Amino acid sequence: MKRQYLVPLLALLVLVLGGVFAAGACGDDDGGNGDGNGNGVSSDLDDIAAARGLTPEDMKHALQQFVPPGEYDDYVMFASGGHSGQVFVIGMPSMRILKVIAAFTPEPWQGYGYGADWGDTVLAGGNPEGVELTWGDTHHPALSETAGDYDGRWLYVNDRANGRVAMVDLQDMRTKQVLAIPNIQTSHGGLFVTPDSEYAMITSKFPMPWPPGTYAGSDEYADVYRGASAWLKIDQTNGRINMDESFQLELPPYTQDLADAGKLVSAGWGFFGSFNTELSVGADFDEALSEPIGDPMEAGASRNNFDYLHLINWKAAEQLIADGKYEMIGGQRVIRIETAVEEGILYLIPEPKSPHGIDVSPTGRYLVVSGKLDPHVTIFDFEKVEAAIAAEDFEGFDDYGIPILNYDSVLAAQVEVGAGPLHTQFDSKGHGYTSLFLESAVAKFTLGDDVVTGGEAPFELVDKISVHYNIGHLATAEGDTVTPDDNYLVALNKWSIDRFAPIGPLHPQNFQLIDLVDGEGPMDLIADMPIGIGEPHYVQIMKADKLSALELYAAGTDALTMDTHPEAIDAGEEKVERDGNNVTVWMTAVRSHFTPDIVRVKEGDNVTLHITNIEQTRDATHGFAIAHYNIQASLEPGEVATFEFVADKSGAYNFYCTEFCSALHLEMAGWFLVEPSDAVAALD
Ligand code: CUK
Ligand code: CUA
Repeated sequence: MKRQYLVPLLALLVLVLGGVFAAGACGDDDGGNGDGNGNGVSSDLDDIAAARGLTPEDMKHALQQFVPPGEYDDYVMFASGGHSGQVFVIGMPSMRILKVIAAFTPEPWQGYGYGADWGDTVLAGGNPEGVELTWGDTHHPALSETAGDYDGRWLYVNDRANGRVAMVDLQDMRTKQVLAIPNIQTSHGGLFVTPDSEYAMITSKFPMPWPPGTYAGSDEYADVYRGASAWLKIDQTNGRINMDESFQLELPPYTQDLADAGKLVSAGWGFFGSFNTELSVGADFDEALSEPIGDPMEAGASRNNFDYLHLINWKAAEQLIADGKYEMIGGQRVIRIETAVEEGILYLIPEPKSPHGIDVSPTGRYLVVSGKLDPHVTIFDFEKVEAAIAAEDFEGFDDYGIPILNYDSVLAAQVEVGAGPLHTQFDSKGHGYTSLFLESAVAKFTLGDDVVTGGEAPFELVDKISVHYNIGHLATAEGDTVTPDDNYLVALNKWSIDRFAPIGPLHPQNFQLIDLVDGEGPMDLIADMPIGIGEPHYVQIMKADKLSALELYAAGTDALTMDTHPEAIDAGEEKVERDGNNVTVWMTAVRSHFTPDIVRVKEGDNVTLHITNIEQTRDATHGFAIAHYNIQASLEPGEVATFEFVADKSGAYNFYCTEFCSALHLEMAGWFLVEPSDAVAALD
């Protein structure tokens, strides 16, 4: 039976591979059957399939995912790394990991956080006063946009564990800025970037006592705890966040959740969901009775049938800031709730039931929210929202005085999609795709008939596919732009249970690549990709040809500023200067030596090393590490790095190049000689 299906498929493979052979890509074929005889290839493939027990379906999927050696992927995916604190760069459809970008966590391969000035400076920027954080929990990466399309310039990502943001320069895929955002202790909503990259927005997750830095017990939760929505101004010249031009809005102490930016018809607005409008703080523990008193958090926070979608008019907020209608709180310009209400820039919409995702459709018209405990997606119509605001069509006000838009007036539709809906993505044909956590599936439904093509009825479930297992986010290619593609969807599954060889109790998360068949056919699961390096939450997927990454740095570059490093030197300019117990060394690195090879200092000296990698050849990276000094840099071609440290351990320490750069790489080493201080004393 199988054979019947196999034959036409193999004919197709022969055609495809025949083309490859004809193009001369197989000149050295030594397989014994590549003699131009198509039948030989056919029987080869047939044999391979039989030997490996592959079905025609398997073979089709393998071909769909296959990117030949030396060829590039069509897309690059930027995945948050969860509690690894990093960002993963993955080629799609091959699902090959191209890089882990160090963001919140020190990373030795990139020499990030091991003594070199770039990483140490960047990481230090993310330390709130008096705290040294050495990890983060990256959740939501957001690519910079121009006119609502990813533009390949920068990437931003939030740290769920702390109120922090990292900014990555896509020229060299290195993190250039980590910032602790005042008034936000933990962050979740967002991170999103507005359609012309004016702002990166994050909201707090759990509220904190205000003013920041004060203590308040849980009995003061409703009165004293507050959340914040931070609008972080992006410098258009270099992607950096400028805190002086940023602003915030004070929020009620709900637990603000996922967020998305308005676009096209809803441009100028931002949206984020919330849960725990009950203001539950969890159960206290009675120490005498050894038992909890009251509802645990998850029960207390799930009593209400509706929580609130928040709507913020950030364009109008900008004007309020310009008009001085703010207070300085935690060093930031903050619009208080009262002002936001008075000025009509903050509204709520009831959303059912323990909501999580909010996703704005490509035209900006539909706001799709999902309640984890409700089997529907609930779709609001932004045109109706505008009308309701204009007509002051409110069903009431929350306890903080914020108007609540009339639910029925702004509702477009509800679509029953299945159990545990979380997040939604879109294609260009009027479809939404929603992840179903409890059901381990992706549901596909139609939006309104203004955007549905292909004659489908509006607001209907049209397809569903199982994934493995417990999907969180999902992403379509170019999925958060105004022009999403219709070919691929990636399911970001939390569990993988039985999919991979057993490696112990901690299983990898699992990405699954799904073919959307031009947004028309039934969805088809192509491939699995285990992620054994942290738990990604969200990804954005960009066309690879939008990248314009550097091949190497211009000679003497400071990776932080991208300008010439003030201490850059050429070959022949190496020198050592001593001033009291300050020793400064200007060193070069080139295949296959450091100059100088020997650095002599005395115990207790303040040492400054400036190392220039004078290579101008692609991929000619040298590392620099000193034994026992916890120093490690990645000196990429053209790059200069500076180390400043105290030679506090006497001894003869080897330093060496950590990248296998040449035939004499192992010889690319030297000595860091730290004379003991008693020897110094004896000499004096
Ligand atoms: S959250 Cu992780 S599955 Cu942080 Cu975007 Cu929904
Ligand atoms: Cu330079 Cu190895």
